[in-house]
Amino acid sequence: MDDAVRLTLSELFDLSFRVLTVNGMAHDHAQAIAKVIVAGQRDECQSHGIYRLIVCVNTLRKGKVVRNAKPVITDVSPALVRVDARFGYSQLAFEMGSKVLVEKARTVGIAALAINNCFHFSALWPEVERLASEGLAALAMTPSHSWVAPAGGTKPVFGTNPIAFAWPRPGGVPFVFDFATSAIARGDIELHRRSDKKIPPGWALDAEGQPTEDPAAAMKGAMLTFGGHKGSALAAMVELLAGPLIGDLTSADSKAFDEGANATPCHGELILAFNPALFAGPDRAEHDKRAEALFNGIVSQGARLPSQRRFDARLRSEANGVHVPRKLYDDVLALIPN
Ligand code: NDP
Ligand code: PYC
Repeated sequence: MDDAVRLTLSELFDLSFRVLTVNGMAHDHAQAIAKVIVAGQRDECQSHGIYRLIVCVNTLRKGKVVRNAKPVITDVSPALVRVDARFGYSQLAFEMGSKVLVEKARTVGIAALAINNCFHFSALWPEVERLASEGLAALAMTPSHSWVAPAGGTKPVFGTNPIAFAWPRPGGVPFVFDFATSAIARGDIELHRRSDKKIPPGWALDAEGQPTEDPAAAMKGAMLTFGGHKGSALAAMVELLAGPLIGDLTSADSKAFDEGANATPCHGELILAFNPALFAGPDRAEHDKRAEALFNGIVSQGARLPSQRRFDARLRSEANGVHVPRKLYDDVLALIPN
């Protein structure tokens, strides 16, 4: 890659940890955050890799996030665990709550983890993959800031509201998808703006409600949902299930809470885990074969499974390290005060 800096995964972890801690993040949070930043860059998810350090440090410097928050776990019922992140970043809350979630899903068959009051910037696939590594199927969703217009409208109401799903597969990587219910993650529009590139048609409207290919105008206007009214309905579902249902904010509330700081959104997250051993019963192996036949029906005709690009990128990065565009690398280094 032209004018890129190559870093090993451990160099990237050390850099991320340092940038966060010199800006005041407590060590346990910095570790948990650095891990997901490395995972994002490693899997070549540019919108949720090293670039996110810039947003995290802005959030710290604006005094928005509680840098040393101690998440509090409440065992609400046999199938529900809640973690109050106490206005810290979400990663530590997930690390703590997911252990309880796994135990509950194993015994009850289905269980939910509600994370409340968390600053949330990360991709959701590391979380559903983690649950799949425990043999569970998983579904996760979270709102963000209201940046996205409903289908047929021109003014932001929804967040970019990702939905992620993982299905454990015998002897291999899980089936995983993870996407925003907007046409694209907002991080990608920001990366287009940073590199002075136009965005494709269909991603956004400008502040006058007209289609735009200018990323800066898009960020002042409204993003569009994927799949028109279908993405719009799914975005509304995420608002409801990961907002009012779990006693937390919508994306519009999160934007208001931000008070123009441009910080990481602050709201809740809902994660569901399903135990196939209990759902499928004694014929589990037969049903697993049915699932494998489904995947085979996709790949045998030359289509690819979601996340296959990511898993391929992971192997490359583990062997060769990651490449970070020079300007982004310099901007990240500049976050370390002299
Ligand atoms: P994309 O539109 O790039 O799509 C993501 C998903 O679609 C991935 O699972 C991807 O797999 C899969 N995919 C892409 N192309 C194909 C294809 N040709 N065939 C099969 N599958 C395909 O992602 P988004 O911009 O919507 O989201 C990017 C990330 O942003 C997500 O990880 C999401 O969690 C995160 N995000 C986080 C938010 C937050 O508030 N925390 C808000 C919004 C987004 P692959 O990766 O292998 O290409
Ligand atoms: O890229 O849309 C996004 C996003 C919002 C919060 C974290 N990522």
